[in-house]
Amino acid sequence: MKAVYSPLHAGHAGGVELYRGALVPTFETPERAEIIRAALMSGGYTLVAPRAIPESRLERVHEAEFIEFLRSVHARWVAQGRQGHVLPSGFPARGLRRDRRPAGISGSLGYFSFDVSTPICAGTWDAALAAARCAMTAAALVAEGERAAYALCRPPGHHAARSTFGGYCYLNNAALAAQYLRDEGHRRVTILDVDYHHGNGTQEIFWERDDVQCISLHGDPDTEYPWFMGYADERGAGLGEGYTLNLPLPAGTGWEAYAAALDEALAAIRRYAPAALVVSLGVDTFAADPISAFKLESRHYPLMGERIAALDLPTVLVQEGGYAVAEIGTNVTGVLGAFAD
Ligand code: Q9C
Ligand code: ZN
Repeated sequence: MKAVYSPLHAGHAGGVELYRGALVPTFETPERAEIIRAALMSGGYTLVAPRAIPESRLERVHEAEFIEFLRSVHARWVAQGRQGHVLPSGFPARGLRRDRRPAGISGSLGYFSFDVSTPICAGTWDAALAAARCAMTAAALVAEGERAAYALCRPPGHHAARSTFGGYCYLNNAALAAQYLRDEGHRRVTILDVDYHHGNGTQEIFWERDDVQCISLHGDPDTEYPWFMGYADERGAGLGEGYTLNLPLPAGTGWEAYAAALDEALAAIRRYAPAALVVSLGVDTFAADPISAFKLESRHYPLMGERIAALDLPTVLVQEGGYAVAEIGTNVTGVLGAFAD
């Protein structure tokens, strides 16, 4: 099985996030991708570079103005002589105007983002673009006939919406992969999101569409990030009504309850009968994850992979979260093993 990887991820580094009242180094680190890469190499996967897919393809999912902002904001920040990290500090919450984008940099940052865990560093744009290309390249490989392909995306993507970044995510890699498959002629595509956190960006992007089914298993947003989306009553709207399925699960969820919810998700996928599958593969469901509260063990990831692989669909697996760095390679390749040639 081919795994798509770019070294450009490493330029997205050194940022801080506001976590429980303190500015701390981000949990989302370059080391994560390098440990996964090492596990892929020793597991016999074929590492390939992303193709130079035109940047215009990003506009199939994201607003042009948002893309341009992400591309240029770090340089703008530096040109203004600002010190420190590029992070937003205020947002257009209820009661404030959200119909216009402030011209200045701080107002624009708040307008285009939704949290204080997603810093923009000197290399963030190049890394995010490379990650998007990894995902679309994996989609291209599957469109060309591979049974499955893995995109080692860093930064991750599923929290990024059409015009909003957050949750360590800038461009929605999984959404770009799904849209790529649609554009290559796959009539219906499902995105199955098994990251610990709800894939709010993916949900927003496809909310009113019936050609991409979005299913997410995640920690209950009543207590877990991203807090303001991911509840079971969110089912899509308009044409998309019934094509979004959220399965929030309580803190402490172990394999037995997780597998039951996964089976419910898989049954919904079988009913939809898509032509291809995109998996938003976060392994922050792992018991030792430092920011999450599920209780999956390393031995459960191959079981997860087997169940998903049993759908027997052309599958693009896209890396999302997972912050227990020591075990991240084992857990990711645990899932991928079920798809290996
Ligand atoms: N108390 C991904 O896994 N901070 N993003 C949460 C929780 C942000 C996670 C703080 C977590 C984002 C791709
Ligand atoms: Zn996550």
